[in-house]
Amino acid sequence: MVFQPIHEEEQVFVDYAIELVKKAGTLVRTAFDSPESKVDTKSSNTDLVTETDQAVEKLLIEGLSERFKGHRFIGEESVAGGAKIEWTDAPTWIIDPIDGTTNFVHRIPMIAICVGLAIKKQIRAGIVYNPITNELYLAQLGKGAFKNGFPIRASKNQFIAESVLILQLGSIRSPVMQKSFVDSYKTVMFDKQCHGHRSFGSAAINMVMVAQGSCDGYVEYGIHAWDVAAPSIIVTEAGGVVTDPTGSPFDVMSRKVLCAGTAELGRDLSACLTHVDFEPEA
Ligand code: LIP
Repeated sequence: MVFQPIHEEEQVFVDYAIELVKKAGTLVRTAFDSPESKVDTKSSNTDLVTETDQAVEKLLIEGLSERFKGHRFIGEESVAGGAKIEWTDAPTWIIDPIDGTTNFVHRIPMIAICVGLAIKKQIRAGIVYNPITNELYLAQLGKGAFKNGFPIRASKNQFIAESVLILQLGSIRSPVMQKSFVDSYKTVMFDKQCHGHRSFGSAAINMVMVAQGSCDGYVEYGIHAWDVAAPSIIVTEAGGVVTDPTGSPFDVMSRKVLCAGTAELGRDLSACLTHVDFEPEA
């Protein structure tokens, strides 16, 4: 596919967002290096937020809205603070200031600032930046996927038995989530004997691991649009597939995701899952 902007300023939007994300990265890095963060909980005891999450989201939203009038925002901490999710055709920035807040709080260096750009409800660009490892992933529709400027490719592996798979159990710990996770874990680890299982604690990090071919597939239920909007285009531009865990087309608002290096592996992984239904967020 060739890059065809659907807004005359699309490239300007993306270039400016990268600048802001790097600025936000300095803030996160400084906070990460300090001994501890002030932590609050949101929807449950397992859903954490820090003042750094809030400061980064403020920096990104203020910066983008000052420069680009009429743009809309779906930001994790704004929504937690009561903002409504409005999913329209307007240029919309989907922001997770720190994906992997629990990792951040525990000073595990697997975290990412995520900024996705949707126009006419199509994800046009994704930026995922880990300021601790200094890895910046970028993709735009039709332009390919890059890490620190170098192209990345998803793996070509079709078989679970040759895969490293990521199954992430997130902050939702209901019995149905527990069952789906344990069932799929047993199937891929013990029945199908995959090479290994990983869980990096951040949907975005999980997905860029698939995009760069380090891991072969990933599935998670209960995630939000801000966790997956930016990395989803990085996976597809790297040649991988992103679907609903049932195998139907991916919907960024559906609160679930499956991605894989190949469609064949994605299908096999999907067949191992006990599917969980979620109310879409918009
Ligand atoms: C996190 C996700 C992760 C999930 C956690 C949480 P946050 O996002 O990226 O995959 O397992 O429950 O939702 O809250 O750190 O931005």
